[in-house]
Formats: sequence, structure tokens, C-alpha cells
Amino acid sequence: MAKITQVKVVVTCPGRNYVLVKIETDDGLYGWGDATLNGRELAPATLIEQHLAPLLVGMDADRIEDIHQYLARGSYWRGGPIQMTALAGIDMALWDIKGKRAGLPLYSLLGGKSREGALAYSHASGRDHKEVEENVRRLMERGFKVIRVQVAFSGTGLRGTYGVGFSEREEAERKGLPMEEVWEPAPYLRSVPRLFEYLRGVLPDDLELFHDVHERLTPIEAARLAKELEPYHLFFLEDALRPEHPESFRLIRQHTTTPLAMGELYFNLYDCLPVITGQLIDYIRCDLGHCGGISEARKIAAIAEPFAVKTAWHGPGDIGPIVHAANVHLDYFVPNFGVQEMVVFDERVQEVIPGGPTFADGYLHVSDAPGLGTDVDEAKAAHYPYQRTFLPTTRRLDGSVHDW
Ligand code: KDG
Ligand code: MG
Repeated sequence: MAKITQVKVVVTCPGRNYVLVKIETDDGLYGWGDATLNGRELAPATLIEQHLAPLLVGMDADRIEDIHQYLARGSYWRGGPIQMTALAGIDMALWDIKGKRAGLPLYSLLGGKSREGALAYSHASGRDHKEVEENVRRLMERGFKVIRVQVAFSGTGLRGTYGVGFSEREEAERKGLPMEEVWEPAPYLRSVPRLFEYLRGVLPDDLELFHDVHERLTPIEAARLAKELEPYHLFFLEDALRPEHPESFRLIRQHTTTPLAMGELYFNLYDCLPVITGQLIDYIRCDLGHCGGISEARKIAAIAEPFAVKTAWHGPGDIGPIVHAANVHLDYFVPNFGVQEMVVFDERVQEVIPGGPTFADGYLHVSDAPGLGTDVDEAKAAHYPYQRTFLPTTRRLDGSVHDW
């Protein structure tokens, strides 16, 4: 028995906001988790501080699954990004403590290594084909074997598209309010196959490429895109549909063999079930920091295994090094691992949250340190107070709201 004595939330902004959860036990140990929800950071932070911390103090930190069930089901109000992000932060901190008590890295507690490193991907984008190619080549030089590519609609007059940044002038104009993309399906659907046609003509065959739709298409548009991309053999087509439409993946499947990935807007294993058990996707890519943490993700991976669905956990910069470390620990263990998204964190982030995964020759690694191997420098975190920021939003040419 290791009684929880304190649950503390640290919100810090070393370049971007992170919500960090520290749990301490009466045997002198502590663990850190990450409960960051991009653009809504104070919601999970407040939930933990005001509602969950008082429940946790006095509980046995060793009983992670029981605590998980208690917070996920016992509260009546269940699921959704805010609650499952808060739960993820707590869950990771508890696994960190369990690892420290056992003197074992998390991957060892899960069942041990199935591989020596986690195949990783990064992002290349650009205003036109040439710029995307140059950015892909930069990543290849650093050792990447799998690369996500996104391109702006050059020449259409439309502003912004997912994965291609805004100019500093455009950002300054918004004065801290959400950036607004203007997006239309027709030019988008023309631009993506043209990008792949170009890249496949100039890049080596063994380089794996893919694209993130970011849940913007209707089922029939997604089927058309996946079909037109088939000759370019994508590693996968990411998040083609909104999470509300799991059954619509069947339509895409009926038209193409392009592999499909989905999941960063699924918040627990029940959200994932239809696409996994229906074999409607090939990669499940939940966010460990938003789907209830390691406890939920390891079940999702286990359910996916017999349905030939591999894992590709979400790994953008808006979740911190603690979640990225949890990702790679699971990647080491999970037999049906596929690929791992990664970012290189700003030096300030690495100073505040040391011990995250390291990258070498296309693969990610975690250390053998007990628990997750990550830590938080609370004094340094205090130098970077929270700053309100928003995710961008998207409108169509007629001014109506579209999914970002
Ligand atoms: O906060 C939103 C981001 O996490 C998301 O836009 C990143 O789609 C994403 C990805 O695949 O990394
Ligand atoms: Mg994505």
C-alpha cells in the first residue's frame, strides 16, 4: 500500500502550454503525468484540482486500474476530451510511481520489449510541391523513414490549410484570437493527389509517405481521395472522417486498398470499437494524453491486435514529453505496433520536462530509468506562466463553419 498524500497541478508555458500532474505517496515517491488539452488547458487542470484531487488523497497508488474505473465510471459523467485528459494525467503519474516502486521502466511492467526501437515519423509541409520536397529531404537526412506531407493550395487565394502554418503577419492580425483558415473541399481534393504524384516522381521508392486529412471530408469525398491516392501507396491516410461517422469508413474501404488510420478524436476504448472490430481501419491512433492514459491505451492495443489493426499513437507538440515517453514505452511492448508520431521539443520544454524519448536513425527510444523516465523541474516551470492560446478554426468561402 502506498497512500496518495498529494495531487498537484502545474500549468506552464515554455513555448506552449502544458498541464502537468504530480502525485505523491506516503513512501516518499512521486510520479508525473500530463493532462494538456490544447487550447482548453485550464479545463482539465481545474477538474483535477477541484474535483479529482480530493478523491485521490488517501487512495492506494498501486491500484491503478481500480482508480481508473472509479474516475472513469464511478463519477456518472463519463468520457469526453476534458475528463479523459484529466484521467490520463493521473493515470500516467500512477504508472510512473508504480515503475519507481518496482525499480522498472514502464515497458517492462507492461510485459517487456517486443522491439529495440519505435519507428517514428515527422511532418513536412510547404506552400508548393518544391517546398514540401525540400522539407522531406531535410527529414530524410536526419534519418526519417516515414514522413507526413501537407501542402497549401497555392494559387487558389484560399488562406491556410491543416498542417501548413500561417504567416507571422496573419498571426499578428488575429491578436491572440483563433487563426481562421478558409478551406474548400474541391481544391483540396485536387491538390493532394497532385502532391503525391510529384513527390513519388522525385523521392526514393522506399521512403514511406502519408497525409493527414484532419477529419475534414464527407464519406464520399474521402472515398474519392483514398481511391485517387491508391497508386502512390501511402503508409496510411490519416483521419479522413469526423469521429461521429465510424460506419462511414466502410464506404472508403469498399473503394480502395489505401490503408486508413483514425483515432486522435477518440476518447476511450468504446469510441474505438466499431472501427477496430469492423476492420474498417488499419491503424488506431488515439492520444494517450486524451484517452485516459496508459491503462486505456493498452486495452485498445490488445483489442486491436486480433483484428490486424496496428497502433500509431498521436504524438504532436501540444502534448508534452511525458505523453511522448508513455507512447514509446507502449510502442516497445505492443506486439501490433505500427508507427509513432514525434516532434523535437523546444529546448525550454526539454529543460522543464527532461527525460523524454530520444531519436536516432528513424527510431525513438526511452531509457531504462524506473517509471516513465521523465521528470519536471518545478522551479523552471514557474518561470513560464500560462498564456491563453487557441487552436485555429476553419470556415468555408461562404463564411460557414467547417471542421478544423
Ligand atoms: O491539438 C490538435 C493537434 O493535436 C492536432 O491537430 C495534431 O492532427 C494532429 C496530428 O496528427 O499530429
Ligand atoms: Mg492528425
